[in-house]
Amino acid sequence: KAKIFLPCAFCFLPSIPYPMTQPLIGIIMGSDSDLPTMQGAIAVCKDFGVAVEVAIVSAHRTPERMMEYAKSAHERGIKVIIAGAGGAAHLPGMVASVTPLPVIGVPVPSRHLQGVDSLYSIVQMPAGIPVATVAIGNATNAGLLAVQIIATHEIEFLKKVQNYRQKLCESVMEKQAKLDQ
Ligand code: RP5
Repeated sequence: KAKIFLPCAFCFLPSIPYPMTQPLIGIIMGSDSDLPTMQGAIAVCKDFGVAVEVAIVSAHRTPERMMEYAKSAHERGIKVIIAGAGGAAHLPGMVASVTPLPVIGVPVPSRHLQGVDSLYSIVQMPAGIPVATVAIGNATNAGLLAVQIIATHEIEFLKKVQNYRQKLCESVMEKQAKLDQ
C-alpha cells in the first residue's frame, strides 16, 4: 500500500499531483478494487482544482474506522463526501447516518450482478437519511455534483461549472457541425 501523503489520518492512497489546499471533498470507497471506478470523481475534482482527501473505508471490514471517518469529516473542513461501494454497499448509507454533511453514493459495478445490487443498496435509504445516488459506475457525476455543492458558496467554482457546461455544449455543436458537412 502507498504511504500517507495527505494531512489526513484516513488517507493512504498517493496524493494527487495538483496543488493541495484544504480538502473540501472526501472521496471514500469500500475497497481498493473500487478505485478504478472512483477515479472518475478524483479526476473531476482535479480538473476543477478542488482539493480532496481519498481513503479506503470499509463499512464491513473496518467499521470502527468508518465511524471515526464519518464523525470527524466535517471537523476537518470536508463539505461533501462521495462514497463508493459495491455489492452489499452499506458504506454511503452508514456514513450518511453519522455525518451532517451531504453524501453522494456511487454504486460500483459488482462481479455477479453488475452493480444492480450496489445501486439498490445505496439508493433505498429510509426517509430521514438521504444519500444522493448517481448511476452505476458514474463517479464522474458524483464528482461534478460535489463540485456544484461546493460552488453554491464559492464563486470561483461556480464560474468553472459554468465554463464546463459551456464546453459541453460546444462539443455537441462541433459534432453537429461535422454531421452537417
Ligand atoms: C465492497 O465489496 C467494496 O466496496 C467492493 O466493491 C466489494 C468487493 O471488495 P473486494 O473483495 O474487491 O475487496 O465492500
